[in-house]
Amino acid sequence: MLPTTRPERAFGDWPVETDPARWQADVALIGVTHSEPYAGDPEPNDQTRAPDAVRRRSDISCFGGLVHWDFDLDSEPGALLPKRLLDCGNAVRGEEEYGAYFARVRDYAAALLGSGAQLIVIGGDHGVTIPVLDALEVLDSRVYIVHVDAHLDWREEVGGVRRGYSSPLRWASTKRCVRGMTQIGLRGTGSARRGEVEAARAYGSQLFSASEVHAHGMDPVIATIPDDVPLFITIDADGLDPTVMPGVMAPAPGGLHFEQVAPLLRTLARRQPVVGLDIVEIAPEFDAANGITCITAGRLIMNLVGASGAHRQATRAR
Ligand SMILES: [Mn+2]
Repeated sequence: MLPTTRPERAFGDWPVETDPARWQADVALIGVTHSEPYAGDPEPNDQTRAPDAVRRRSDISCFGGLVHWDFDLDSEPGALLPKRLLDCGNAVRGEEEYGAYFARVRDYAAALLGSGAQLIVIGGDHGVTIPVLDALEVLDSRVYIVHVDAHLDWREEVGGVRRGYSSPLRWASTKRCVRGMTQIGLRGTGSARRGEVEAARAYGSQLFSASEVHAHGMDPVIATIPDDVPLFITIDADGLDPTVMPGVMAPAPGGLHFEQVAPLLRTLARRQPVVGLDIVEIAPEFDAANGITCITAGRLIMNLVGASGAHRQATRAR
């Protein structure tokens, strides 16, 4: 496999390794910068810059490295996390066609997931979830999908493009390895029309509007997520409220708060294996000057990997 591109700086102070032949990790983070654009979209889009932007602000989201107390985790991250953390650089599209690029991203993801690493992907737009789903299918990993987003993302195609950012959950629904999905934070309008909403419901997707979460909390959401199957979690930054993550292309009022999403991640990760997490659709151009969207993304990653570390330790102690 081709090497990835070296990031400006590592996430946290994790070791960087861009040669896939040397990837051995318990937790592996990779930036996936591109996906297939729609007609009229800029190429590259602003989201291609997000992996390095999130890493840059890990000076704050991971302040103190693995040794300072993390009050979200009620521990030092180093006491929870497994030993081998790896920043695998960025999968950047070069001259290749999108099909070849997606195949390369699928192969990176399959290599990491197949070795048993927990995979953390920073997009890119929401199309980057598609090759990761392909990797899960290659590995025949049974997963349940937890999706945080303002939008349904169930389009079969947009202008003939099937692998774009409006389609990842539709794509997931076609995978044998996907046992089901819960979609959280829906609100406003987006790419979905009546047909897509009906298709998602017919498939059995558990849909929760942001408004329902604000009214009833996360417990009804968690109740729909089976605890006997590993999870893959995909977070579109616009699922959170734009006051929390302003750096997005399609901000929608009424979104989820950090204090709803971070506890959700911790609860799920302490309860069952989470094979991977992606955080997509961060647009650094629209972020606040202090990079709060990128800092929030880094905090969500640390909440997930820390809680997964606690679950791993508890499972081993049993
Ligand atoms: Mn999305």
